[in-house]
Amino acid sequence: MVSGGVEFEPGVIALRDRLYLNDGFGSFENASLEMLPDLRNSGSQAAAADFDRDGDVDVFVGSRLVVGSYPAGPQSTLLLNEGGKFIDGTEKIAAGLQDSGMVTAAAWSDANDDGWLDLLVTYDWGPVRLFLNENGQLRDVSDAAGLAERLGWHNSLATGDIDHDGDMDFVVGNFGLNTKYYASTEKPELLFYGDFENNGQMQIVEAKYENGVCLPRRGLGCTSNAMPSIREKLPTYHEFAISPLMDIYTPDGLDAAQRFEANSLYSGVWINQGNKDGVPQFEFHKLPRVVQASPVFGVALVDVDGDNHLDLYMVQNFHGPQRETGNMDGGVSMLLRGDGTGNFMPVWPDASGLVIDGDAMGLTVTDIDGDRRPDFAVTLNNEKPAVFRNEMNGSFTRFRLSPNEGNPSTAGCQLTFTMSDASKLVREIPAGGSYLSQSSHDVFVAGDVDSVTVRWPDGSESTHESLQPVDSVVILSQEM
Ligand SMILES: [Ca+2]
Ligand SMILES: [Ca+2]
Ligand SMILES: [Ca+2]
Ligand SMILES: [Ca+2]
Repeated sequence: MVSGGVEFEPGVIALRDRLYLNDGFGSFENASLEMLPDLRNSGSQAAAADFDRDGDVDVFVGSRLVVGSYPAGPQSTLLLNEGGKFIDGTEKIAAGLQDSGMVTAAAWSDANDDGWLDLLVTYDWGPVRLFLNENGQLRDVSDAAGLAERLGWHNSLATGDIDHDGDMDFVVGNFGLNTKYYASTEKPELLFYGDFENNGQMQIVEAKYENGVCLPRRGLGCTSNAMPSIREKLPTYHEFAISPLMDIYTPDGLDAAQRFEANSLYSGVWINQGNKDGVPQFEFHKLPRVVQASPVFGVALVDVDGDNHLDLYMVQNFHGPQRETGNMDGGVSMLLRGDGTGNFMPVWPDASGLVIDGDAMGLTVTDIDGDRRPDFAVTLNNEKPAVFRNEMNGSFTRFRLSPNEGNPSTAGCQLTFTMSDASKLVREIPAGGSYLSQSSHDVFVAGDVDSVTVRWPDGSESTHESLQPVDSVVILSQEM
């Protein structure tokens, strides 16, 4: 469990990551001191899986920001499990991961289908990055995978085989188009972080492009509050607003500053086009316009209506921008029905029953009422959580893998279902994703299943037939 936020001074004990061990009866004991290094980053996601296939669970811990030095410097960590004690293996195992940016979400998923779980990470002011798992070493292949150039204010992701071709695709939540910000490759949104007044104080400057000129994004009022010398140079709002950034700040100051860029604010789907030289190739598809009406936070890819095509549910809104900007609350959350080819059709909230007009953040999938249909639980800022029972007609079997001594975690395991009509369906057990929340390890499949082949964390496979549900769930175990 990680903690974070902008209310804390860096390094305070309240930010320390915690590990709670379950005694098998639902009671948790805090084992942080013995088992975890003392990490006090402002965290966003802990994604656990046995990525190195040595029979124990490892954890990627994403770091969101450092209070007082946003947007610079968050340090993410890859924790390796060594005999029940976690050690920081980031530098040894995953070059570039530690300093890779402001992590908002992460998920383990076998993107190139070689049996080794890869790591997908989303960033604020950054791309989605893919770290390919090469026999337990993680290599940043974002560029080769086609992901590196689309820079957004990504909040979240969810993985799954959207187009039924057997490989893992994913969806990302971004800020959308219904704000005062509009980013493109030609006119990116920019953020500079540096010491612009040469007084040892680091400042943030937001910038935008108009007619090829880089202009300040925020007004004179708030900018001169932060940097009083600006008002001496440019006394009126008009003068400030039409001044190129290079005239307001010294070119030296801008050059020395750290530069952040966003060139796409679309929430969308990345479809896996198969491997080239072992690296999966991803292609971006924007989600329909109605989704772009508000920032997307929690996301889930799950079949809700029982046609075995993954559907998409996204929760929305953002009540936390700067005061001068106002709430971004044009959304009520959105369910989209997948057609199994990569297209998603919006289902209007009056038809889906899914209406959340607050500041929705976390979203998880689980079968809350034991009827085998996937339900949703949503967390909101300053409000009670919302829970939605699925009352659609879909008839599902709920599958769960049984951990055993050899495989204490089933996160990221792949299940290939052979249906009674001989068609195939590939599902992964979720291992991270969404936003500040995580789904259960259940897999929901509709219709008659002939057999299912499980790929376990150690890479071995087992095939199961004559499946019998017990108390609404089919539990599959690895034969040891
Ligand atoms: Ca391990
Ligand atoms: Ca892989
Ligand atoms: Ca696919
Ligand atoms: Ca569906």
